[in-house]
Amino acid sequence: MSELRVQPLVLTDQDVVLVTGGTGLFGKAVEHVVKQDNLPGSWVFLGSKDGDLRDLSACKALFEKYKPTYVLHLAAFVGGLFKNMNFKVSFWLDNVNMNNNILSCCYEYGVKKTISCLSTCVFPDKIEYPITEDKLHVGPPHFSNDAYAYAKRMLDMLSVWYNEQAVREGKESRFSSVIPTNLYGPHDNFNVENGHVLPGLMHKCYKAQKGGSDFIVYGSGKPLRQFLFSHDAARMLLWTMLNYQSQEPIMLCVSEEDEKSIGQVAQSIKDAFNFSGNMIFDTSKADGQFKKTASNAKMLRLNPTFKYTPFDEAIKTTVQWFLDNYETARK
Ligand code: NAP
Ligand code: GFB
Repeated sequence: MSELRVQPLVLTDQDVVLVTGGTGLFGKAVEHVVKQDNLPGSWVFLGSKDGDLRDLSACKALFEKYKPTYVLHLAAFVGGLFKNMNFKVSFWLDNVNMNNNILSCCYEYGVKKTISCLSTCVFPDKIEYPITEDKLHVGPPHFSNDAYAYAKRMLDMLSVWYNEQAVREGKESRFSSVIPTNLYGPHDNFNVENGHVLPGLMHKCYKAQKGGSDFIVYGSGKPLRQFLFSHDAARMLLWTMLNYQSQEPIMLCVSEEDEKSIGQVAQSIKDAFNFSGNMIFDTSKADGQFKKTASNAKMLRLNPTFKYTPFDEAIKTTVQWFLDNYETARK
């Protein structure tokens, strides 16, 4: 089967697209793009207040209520390096329970297309770079987030097993997944202890500026990451839903040459805040994985006209959102 549909799927006003994790960073970016592009169909952006997806009966009630024709499964127990190291049992149990429930409902309710979400941090730690999608299961993940990594890898396998079952039952295979790298953008989780690095640094720079203290960056600042603006990831995800028909996962990331060190992005954030105080590296804190450079070759081969938002523009947009929404932002 070719990776690309001969004819892209076309959304109609009769379609119902259920976005689990719709109130999170990635889900809110999808909502932004859906509104900006005025996409047809009924779009349902779920948060945990609509139902705890760890509970199968709650999931079934949502599928009964909405009868989705498409599902973007973004909901997850998510966090940065430090949260991953401290809450491994929850990263495994919460994510495996949500994933099992959602995919079983998608199969039972005959959803046309289900796209699930993995992460570039779930690849093997010792691997040749740039990482390609086919390397997902070839070795153990980094110890710092192994519980999350195994939960996500099993999500990929569950998609494959449901596709095999669909084909045995004479149905179309309809499950696939995307593998985003580190995302950032409006509606992120700016909590310093449990959030990801970019929103954590933004919150710390804000406090340093307000309090006249040093801007503390955890670790050496040497680790390398590819940061993808959430709005760009959302556009890639929506393109994947309508155009991509392989069950093999597809990476959502910037090019290798756009990889930056933690120190470089800390400087970009310092500049975005016009912070003139000291920036200090607290090397008593963990660095985590040194790098996890992923390849965007497959996405650009299949979707060659994709245009990324320039990094500094995306950082400024995120910082401005944080300042404008400080009172209500997750922090
Ligand atoms: P996020 O901002 O933490 O949002 C998580 C979403 O999942 C929220 O909508 C949350 O609902 C929902 N959720 C969590 N537990 C739930 C539960 N028990 N029942 C129902 N809903 C629940 O996460 P994100 O950064 O947008 O991540 C979205 C997806 O992208 C995840 O699958 C994640 O693994 C993947 N990803 C993220 C990154 C990144 O850097 N952020 C990188 C790679 C992959 P509430 O708002 O009600 O809590
Ligand atoms: O986003 P992050 O927490 O997780 O980034 P990963 C961790 C890196 O940023 C480490 C440095 O090198 C930290 O030392 N860092 C510097 C900070 N200052 C801070 C700070 O204030 N907060 C945080 N959090 N880090 C995650 C996975 O790995 O990648 C998740 O653990 C997820 O599961 C995510 O998949 C995409 O990039 O190391």
